[in-house]
Amino acid sequence: KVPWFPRKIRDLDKCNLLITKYDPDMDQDHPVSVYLSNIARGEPLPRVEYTPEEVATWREVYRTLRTIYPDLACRQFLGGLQQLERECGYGEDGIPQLREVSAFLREKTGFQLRPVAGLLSARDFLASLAFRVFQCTQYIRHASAPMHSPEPDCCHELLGHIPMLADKEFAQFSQEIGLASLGASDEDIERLSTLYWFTVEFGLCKQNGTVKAYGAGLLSSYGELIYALSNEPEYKPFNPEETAIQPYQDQTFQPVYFVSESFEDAKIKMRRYSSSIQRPFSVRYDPFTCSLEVL
Ligand code: H2B
Ligand code: FE
Repeated sequence: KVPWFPRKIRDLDKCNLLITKYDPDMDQDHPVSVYLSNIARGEPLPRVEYTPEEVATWREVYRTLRTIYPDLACRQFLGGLQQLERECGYGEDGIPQLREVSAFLREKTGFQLRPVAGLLSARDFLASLAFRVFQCTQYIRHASAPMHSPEPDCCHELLGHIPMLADKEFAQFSQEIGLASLGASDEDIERLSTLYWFTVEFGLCKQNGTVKAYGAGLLSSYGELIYALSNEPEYKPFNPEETAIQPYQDQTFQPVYFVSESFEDAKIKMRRYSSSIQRPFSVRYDPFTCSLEVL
């Protein structure tokens, strides 16, 4: 009765259900360069030769967003981005390679990247977080719309998610959402997905009396980042019971954002929420073997 879930990192090979809003193979105009590899077996992440046009798209996105980060992004994000700029070749001039970024993250928080061809099912995506694996797209959005992408692309991953995953507290928060999702019912996956949406993707937090962004969907969207921190949208305090059932938007800006006191506070609240999810077993992650103990 319990849905199947991965128990060891190698089982993530089976967590590959793609939700195709849009099939890259069907759109010959879309320059997709994705090569799946198997990091569980220790194969290196593929290196991608991006075209000059793709690099130009990256440059525009990077330049535009970089100017507004100092005012609008949370301190953990800014710290992570600075380290990536110093140690990992982040900058306007080239698209960072997942191989280098994954090695960087492993040193900081034990997170590693796995290349993926597009949007995954929430269940498969969340399950990988339990193993500190972040499934990451490697292709870049179409050059005709540099400020917009209908699906996650490497601008979203590299600029939105990666700097945050270099923060220890945030990395743990992400893994714990993943652990809570293993073997959960479809309804619980839906609620965890909504929580993921309003925290990891669109979360805001208080810092020194002002509100800053930490959500990757915001930090990779110039328009929504400015909007979210203007006085237009509604703010609510992050509270998992309420946040988990808030309807969300994936076509336009969010009408409401949830503000956390800190990652520490968000983590404690999330833990309390997760322990209320009914499962006939409990899981513990063993970092030495990268596998789960199911009790
Ligand atoms: N798949 C991929 N490739 N990247 C994501 O950021 C992502 C996903 N997010 N699948 C998930 C769904 C998220 O929207 C939640 C868990 O539903
Ligand atoms: Fe994302």
